[in-house]
Amino acid sequence: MDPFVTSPCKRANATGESGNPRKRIKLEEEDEESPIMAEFSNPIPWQKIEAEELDCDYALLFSKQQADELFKRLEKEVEYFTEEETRVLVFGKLHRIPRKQATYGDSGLMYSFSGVHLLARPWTPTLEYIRDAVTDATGNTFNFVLVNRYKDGHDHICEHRDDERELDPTCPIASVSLGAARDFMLRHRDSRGQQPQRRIKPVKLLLAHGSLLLMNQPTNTHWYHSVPPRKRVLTPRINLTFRRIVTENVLGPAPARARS
Ligand SMILES: O=C(O)CCC(=O)C(=O)O
Repeated sequence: MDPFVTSPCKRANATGESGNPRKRIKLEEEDEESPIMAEFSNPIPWQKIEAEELDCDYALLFSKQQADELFKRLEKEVEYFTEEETRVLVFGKLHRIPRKQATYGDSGLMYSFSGVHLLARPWTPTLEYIRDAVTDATGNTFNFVLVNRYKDGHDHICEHRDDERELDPTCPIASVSLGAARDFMLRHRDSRGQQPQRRIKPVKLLLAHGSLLLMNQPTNTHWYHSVPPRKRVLTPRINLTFRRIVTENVLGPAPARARS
């Protein structure tokens, strides 16, 4: 694999000390000649996003140049499931999902939701590269990634929580976005529906090209998230959610959850 310079972003550590966003981390394969070596162009430090029972961190992990290159490579490498393979079961009926999906990870790992069981393909070099950059920036390790590809603003993901029982609750879900910037909506579970029990303001984020969003506990217990349709978005976006799946077989069958 050709060289990259990984993100300089380091998350605030336990002492509250934030890493230097301009620090460049040298990879073994780093090649001084490569255009990808350009200085990290627009670094931003970690931003904390907090609300009642919501705890997220957001940063630009990759420069535009790096993100462009990663997007191009993923377009070549990622093998998506067919429409039939990713149909979800909602109220007893199968529905096609309005985007493409793929799963990669450590050998034998499976992710199940809404009646779909997705077996991980072996890591590709680019996914491994991005996973390691996320680990480097956050200190968390991941054994699985769900890839969602939105061809344009018509593709979307409906409100859901990533609260499947096989996810390690001590590990945040790390969401890397590449391509078109898309709105990301978070809504508290008590504020949903026509007659919500409570009025908690929804949180709206714009997930930029090259960004990393960390959803820390207990966010996914209390908040639903979605990427709503946006007709003005004409170009594709790839989102990678890195997760840690519990590997010991101590869990009962995971309850089916609706997601389309
Ligand atoms: O595309 C995104 O930003 C969100 C993806 C998502 O919600 C998920 O993978 O659970």
